Amino acid sequence: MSERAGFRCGSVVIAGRPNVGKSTLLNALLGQKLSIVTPRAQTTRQRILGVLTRPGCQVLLFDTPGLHEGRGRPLNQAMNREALAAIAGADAALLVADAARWTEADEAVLARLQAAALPVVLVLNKVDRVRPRERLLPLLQDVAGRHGFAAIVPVSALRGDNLERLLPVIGALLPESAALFPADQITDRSERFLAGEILREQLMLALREELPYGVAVQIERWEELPDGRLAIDALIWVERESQRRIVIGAGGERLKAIGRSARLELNRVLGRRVHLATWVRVREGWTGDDRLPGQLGFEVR
Ligand SMILES: Nc1nc2c(ncn2[C@@H]2O[C@H](COP(=O)(O)OP(=O)(O)O)[C@@H](O)[C@H]2O)c(=O)[nH]1
Ligand SMILES: [Mg+2]
Repeated sequence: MSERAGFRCGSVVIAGRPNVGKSTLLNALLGQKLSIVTPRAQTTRQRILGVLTRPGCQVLLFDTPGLHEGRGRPLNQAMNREALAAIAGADAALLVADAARWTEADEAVLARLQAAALPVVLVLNKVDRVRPRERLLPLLQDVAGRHGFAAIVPVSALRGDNLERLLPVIGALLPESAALFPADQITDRSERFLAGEILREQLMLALREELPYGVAVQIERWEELPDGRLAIDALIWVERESQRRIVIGAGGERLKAIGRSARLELNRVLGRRVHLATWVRVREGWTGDDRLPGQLGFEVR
């Protein structure tokens, strides 16, 4: 940890409506996959901390579930609470929006950040989709008039375009403080948590709209085998028997394919060979129960 004078360290919340690329941005800034990404809204369920250490500064980046208005199901409300808690604890915010358009949902997130009186950097993501580049200009002009942003930075998180411009801008907003994490630590989440998330990501990617909304993954066993492999047993929780059949698929083929792609991703992310076994279990109506997420690996902090 650094005690040097002039060192800056602080928390930065990555906020935005669902699906604008918040988790992709976190992973791109870290150069490592930490937060799962799918084309579906509401992929991220909890705050994920990514620690970015550079000469002179350490940024504690919090990826959050997309903020949305309206009440919705208990799981949705829990996700909103996670995002709001991260905003309350932050020194600055990255407001991620789609460079193609500014919507009422973006405006609502901005209002939350204004209420928290945080300095806000507007990150206009997915610029790779805006062609020709001049099409950005009217939107830039419009958003610049909405708030005194500390900076407005167009990026493509997916391609890694312009991300290097973000870091100095963020660093300047942090308080002077010693680093809070060792320079080689990139998160406070366990490998076990990340493994559950990676399986959930593969479920979401494979099942798309068919996926039961409240699917949850629980890691039951985590054991080093004598041959050097890591044995992971995972339970996939769904709400109904019919959903269990969807996840398993005819002859178990679907679950087998999901398990295979999750194992390959686990090998890559954990940097070791993994043996993965999965079971699908039914727990009726757990998404209607606020207490259950805590019991299903949704570490509520
Ligand atoms: N074209 C393009 N797609 C992106 C970019 N960043 C993210 N995406 C895609 O947008 C979708 C949602 O991304 P995700 O990071 O999960 O969004 P989140 O809900 O805000 O965390 C995924 O399909 C990403 O691949 C980008 O810079 N360009
Ligand atoms: Mg996300």
